[in-house]
Amino acid sequence: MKLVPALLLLLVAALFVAACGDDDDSSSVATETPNLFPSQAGPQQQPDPAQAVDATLAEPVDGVIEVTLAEILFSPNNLHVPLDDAVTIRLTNDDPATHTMRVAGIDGRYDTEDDAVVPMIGPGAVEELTFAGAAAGVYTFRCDLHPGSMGGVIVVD
Ligand SMILES: [Cu+2]
Repeated sequence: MKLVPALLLLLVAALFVAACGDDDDSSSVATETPNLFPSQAGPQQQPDPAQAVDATLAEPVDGVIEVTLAEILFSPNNLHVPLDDAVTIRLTNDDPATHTMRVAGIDGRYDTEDDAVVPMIGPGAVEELTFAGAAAGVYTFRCDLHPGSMGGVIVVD
């Protein structure tokens, strides 16, 4: 079989031509940005939200979505973040109990490094979480202290 050596020779020749051809086109180098986040084609399979998801999508107003935490529920809990935008989710706790908000992140798992978290929202407190929509998809969130009853989704598109 002489096909393989012939192909190799062609490949070497092509590489040599490509290497030499770069000299007069320095701008091509700048496009070689490595993809540090190859998984950001979209989020992995997410956990099911513990709470029934609102039928309507809550839109940001001036970059903010107001969310109330009351009676061990997030309201609203179907939140829209435009792709390549960042939205501040303002969490007002009207319960006598402490809550948290944890977004599972692109890996679809809670308690991992890519989670977006507000670790404590005390009774009567107002806390903010800014979520950047870097990859289109649906992201699930929960309250760590009431994981069986409080949850929702962030829709990035
Ligand atoms: Cu809670």
